[in-house]
Amino acid sequence: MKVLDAKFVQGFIRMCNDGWEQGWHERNGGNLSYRMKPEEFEEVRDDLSFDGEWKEIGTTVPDLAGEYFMVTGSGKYFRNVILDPADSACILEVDETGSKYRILWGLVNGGRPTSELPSHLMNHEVKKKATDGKYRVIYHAHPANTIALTFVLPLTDEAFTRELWEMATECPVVFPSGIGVVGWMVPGGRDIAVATSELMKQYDVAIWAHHGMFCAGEDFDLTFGLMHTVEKSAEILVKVRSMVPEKAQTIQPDEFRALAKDFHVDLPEKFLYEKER
Ligand code: 2HA
Ligand code: ZN
Repeated sequence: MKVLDAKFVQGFIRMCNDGWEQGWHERNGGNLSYRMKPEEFEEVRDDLSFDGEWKEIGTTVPDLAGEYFMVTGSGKYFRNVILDPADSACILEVDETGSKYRILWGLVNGGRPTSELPSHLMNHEVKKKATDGKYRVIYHAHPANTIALTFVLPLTDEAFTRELWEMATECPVVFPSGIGVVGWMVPGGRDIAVATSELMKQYDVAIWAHHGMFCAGEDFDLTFGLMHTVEKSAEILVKVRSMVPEKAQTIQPDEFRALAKDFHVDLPEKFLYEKER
């Protein structure tokens, strides 16, 4: 099968375009990666070429040795993915040591995989292990309301999780484990990848202060939906804070506990602290 006819590729392209339409991908902002299933690799194998040069990932991901990924390209624009996927994205293979990759398809006019490849792959490695291989998608975007809150809220997991849970009843059900926060760091390298993947051991969402968000999930729908839910909640908080300095009322810790019981989710008590008023 041609790569472009494969269902996972169609899903990848649709997700890029959905993110563009949300306004989360100015210029070349954001990146997406998908860990392919063995049967998906077999499906498109004949359309791949295996003579590319092995290149350094910039970190090591031994638990991803021999895995195949579809990823967006460095400097490529999400708004162009739907028009010319073979120019904007690629399929790559991780070598047996987990330190190198080679391109098997795509980036036909040159270029490299996303500048955030170390973060994507280290997050995949953590999630593959933590979910028994179920999670396959890592998504990075620049949603404005979430970024705005990193100038206003304390940069702690507790503050972001609790504030965003409060803004929509569905939030604790959609991201019950909470949200991790990385203070400002230089993007693109191994250090920020280590910090982010450390948070991904506990959370499916990590916010990079003054930069953007990473989400992890099983498939394109769940991962896009997660980003969308967090950003919607951030938008509500921005609106509320723009209207009044303090909320007149909100969801209380015991109400979250009642929700957790009925919706069969575990909400860590560290996020259900009593607030000073
Ligand atoms: O430009 O979003 O973090 C791509 C990015 C880097
Ligand atoms: Zn970014």
